[in-house]
Amino acid sequence: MQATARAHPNIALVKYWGKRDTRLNLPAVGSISITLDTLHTTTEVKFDAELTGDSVLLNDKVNVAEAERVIACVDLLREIAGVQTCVEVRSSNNFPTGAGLASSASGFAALVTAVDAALNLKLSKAKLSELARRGSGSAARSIFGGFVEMRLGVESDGSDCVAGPLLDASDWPLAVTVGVVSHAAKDVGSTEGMELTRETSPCYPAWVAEAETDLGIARDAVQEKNFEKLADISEHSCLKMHALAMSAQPGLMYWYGPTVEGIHRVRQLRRAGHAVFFTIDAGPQIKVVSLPDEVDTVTDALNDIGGIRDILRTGLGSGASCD
Ligand code: 2P0
Repeated sequence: MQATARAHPNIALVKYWGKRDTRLNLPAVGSISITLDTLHTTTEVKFDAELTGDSVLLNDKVNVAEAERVIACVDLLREIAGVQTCVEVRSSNNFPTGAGLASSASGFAALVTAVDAALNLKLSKAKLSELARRGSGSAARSIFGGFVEMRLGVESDGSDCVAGPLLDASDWPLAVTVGVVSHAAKDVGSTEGMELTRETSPCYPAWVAEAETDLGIARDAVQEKNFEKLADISEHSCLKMHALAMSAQPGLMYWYGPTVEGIHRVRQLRRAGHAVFFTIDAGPQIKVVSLPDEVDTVTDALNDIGGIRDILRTGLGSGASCD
């Protein structure tokens, strides 16, 4: 009753921000993402009747709040399996945790995949996506590789609010270059930030109302492999999400100076004809999506910005799987 799974973070191009149900963690809008390859979470789970309690180690440390989220997610699978056996969970990331690099996405995707194997449940990918969503909304997408769409669904129990693949990574191998502006964990986490936004932003209804239109454009862009179209809708969704977050009360500001400088540099490159666009999540890192032959140009541009601490280069990767 032991297994190890690996999952990669994903980056949303059409963003998820806001929930329609906090208990089941149902998003208010669908989203479209790309799953990365070089960055990953590895999670080892061991169910053992000899254990007298559950334990969770994240990057070799105990974190009580995170452990509660992890165990709540394991409980969903224990219930399906009809077991109460205690578990030891060890999870580690090869990239900064909680800093807007989607560590909860890869973390919960790896967790449900490892627990499914350890308990020999053999659940479908759709069911694993639903269970990962309960842990963290974006984790539903990391069950799959390449281009992924998280569907809103219509069922009140959330059973059809799951992700599914749009296009394989090998069909359109884009590159992602991340300019790491800060390694620190963010002040306001996504869950809290989304709820604050829903409760206080006058822009929230417009955000929800436009989501399906944005998703339709991005879905077409992916299916047509139309880089310009994907670039336009992705930058629009990113800026709209941050404008929305800034319009909460108090306003949420995830960007630092180098983040803004990064936006300007990427726009200059785009205007000069390079196939690049930016996206930014709930943190200061600037993520540049490009065609693979643009990576050196993007790296040089990011290296030119004072305050970029690190540059991570990755391509598109696969969904969560067991070792
Ligand atoms: C996304 N983000 O679509 C958006 C864009 C951050 C900015 O999904 O509350 O950690 O656990 O469901 O999954 C981050 O949110 O939030 C996120 P919960 P999660 O990638």
